[in-house]
Amino acid sequence: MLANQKGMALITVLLVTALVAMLAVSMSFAQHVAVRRTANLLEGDQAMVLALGLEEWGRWVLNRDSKGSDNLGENWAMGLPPTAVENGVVSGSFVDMQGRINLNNLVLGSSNEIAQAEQMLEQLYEDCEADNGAFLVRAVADWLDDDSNPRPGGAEDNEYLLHEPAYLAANRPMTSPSELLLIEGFTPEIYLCVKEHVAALPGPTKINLNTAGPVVISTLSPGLSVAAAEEIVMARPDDGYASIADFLADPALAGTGINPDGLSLTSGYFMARARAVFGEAEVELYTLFSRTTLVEVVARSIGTY
Ligand SMILES: [Ca+2]
Ligand SMILES: [Ca+2]
Repeated sequence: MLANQKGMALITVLLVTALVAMLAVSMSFAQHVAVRRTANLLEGDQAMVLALGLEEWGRWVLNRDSKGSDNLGENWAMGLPPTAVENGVVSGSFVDMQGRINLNNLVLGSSNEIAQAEQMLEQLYEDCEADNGAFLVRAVADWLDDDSNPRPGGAEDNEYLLHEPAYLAANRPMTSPSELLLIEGFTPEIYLCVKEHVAALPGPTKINLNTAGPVVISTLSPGLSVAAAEEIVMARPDDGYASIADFLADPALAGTGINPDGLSLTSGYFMARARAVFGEAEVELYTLFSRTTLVEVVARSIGTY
């Protein structure tokens, strides 16, 4: 009997010891998680502050930039290479958003700018292997215009209400080209192909010939191939064209009938991408700046434009 009791006591002691050990492990794990969570919050905040600091640097760069020409030989185009700061790394770069086709021109532009945007976007979609570029142009225009009456062959609420879940057309200018993914006819493949060449700017814009890439240049005229546009961009002066006439004088553009109305050598919209790493945390901040006399923040987004 005594031996039995001793045995029970021993088992109890062993059980209690095991329980305490388990509790200690789980408490220390929970504490570790709490410490890590706090560190993540603090480091995330620090990274965000660094990114906002970079944004301020971006504003300063754009303010100091000469407004007479915006070209890839300027300081803003160099960006900031990865630079070590205390406990982290920062880097930044700019994209001239007027080197891209502004989707909102389809409703915000003058009649010439609308016609130009329609033609450029149709060609871009077809370069991206869309079956029916003209349909996509109309569907986007319907998405943007403020009425709910589909253009002939367009798409309005009547199409989007059939989706699961159902939704409505935005009927207002886009704030991000990623809205294309919601529009009738767009696939993720088409979106991925066009996204580097389009922008969603709050006002009508002209194409900056000094920063547009070969794909965008090639869409200026149905007769211009991407290969020909690559040659044009290669021959572009490092500090930009002296005049729009200089661009149009390129022999590859003879007879293409490009309307100079929609062209420019300067830009009023720049996207700054600020990347900040602090400890374990990382923030990628996209800031859309408008620049007239002042440089102003139009929109911010984290992780993607
Ligand atoms: Ca400039
Ligand atoms: Ca509409």
